[in-house]
Amino acid sequence: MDPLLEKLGVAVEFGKVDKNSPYPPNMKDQDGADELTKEALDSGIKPTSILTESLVPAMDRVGRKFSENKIFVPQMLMSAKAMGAAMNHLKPYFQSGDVKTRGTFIIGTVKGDLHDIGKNLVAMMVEGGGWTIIDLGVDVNEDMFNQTLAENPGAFVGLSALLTTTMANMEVIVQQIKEVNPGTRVLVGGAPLNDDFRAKIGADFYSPDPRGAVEYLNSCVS
Ligand code: B12
Repeated sequence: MDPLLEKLGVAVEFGKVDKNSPYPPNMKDQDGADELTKEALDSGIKPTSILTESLVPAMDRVGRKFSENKIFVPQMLMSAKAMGAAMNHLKPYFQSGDVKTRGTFIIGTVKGDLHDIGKNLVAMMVEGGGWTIIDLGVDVNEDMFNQTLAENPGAFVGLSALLTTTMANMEVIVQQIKEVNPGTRVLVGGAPLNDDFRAKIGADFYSPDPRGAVEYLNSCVS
């Protein structure tokens, strides 16, 4: 792997946001995710390579260490911050694209769930695919989705959940959306989900990654 991508992965794994960040103390004065991402882009490395070869595997390592009780919530939060600093540089590449005319995509992380890194990535990529995005943020309940749908008839909806506990909330939200706004297509995603779960809760599409979502959405309107 490119040594720069390796270094960036380490910065995200250990929560080094930028050069000025005092955390972690043993990486004092070293470049963080902010500088390293910029450097990687300047050196011609593709944004998708930065994401899939460096950032996403780093977050996977963070999750593994958390499961094994080797790190705790504050460390996980610093890693998320570092990932956010990296994503700020990638955003313009993923968001650029055609004029936004294909349709409207309402996205949110379901109620009870505060994880937004994956949801933000999906929003960026779908926007880059030519869609108007309404990002409702995290901890979003069925009423917020339905109200936004009422204001944007015909919009598609994306739900994200990262916790096994909030997957249950996803089921309620899908049911309510289908009841109040029949015909709405609902896409679901998040690390603990799979297509069996999607079928069980009556959602229309599941994808483990943003690309699948973009392809599905585009296929619905072409
Ligand atoms: C970072 C992180 C946090 C950060 C979140 C910061 C933020 N701004 O998002 C903080 C520290 C806040 C956090 C808190 C908690 N977390 Co946490 N967290 C993680 C971690 C390490 C990474 C998640 C992540 O960002 N991954 C990277 C992104 C890019 O991947 P992704 O989200 O899966 O998204 C991709 C796909 O799933 C898909 N996708 C996602 N959404 C959607 C939607 C649609 C429509 C589509 C099509 C696709 C799609 O596309 C994305 C890009 O490829 C995971 C471990 C892991 N490996 O998942 C644990 C993890 C999810 N957390 C966990 C836990 C337990 C918690 C806490 C309960 C901890 C605690 N004791 O407080 C709290 C819960 C807070 C809450 N109410 O939500 C557990 C969940 C276990 C479970 N089975 O339920 C995990 C799995 C860690 C572990 N191994 O135990 N966490």
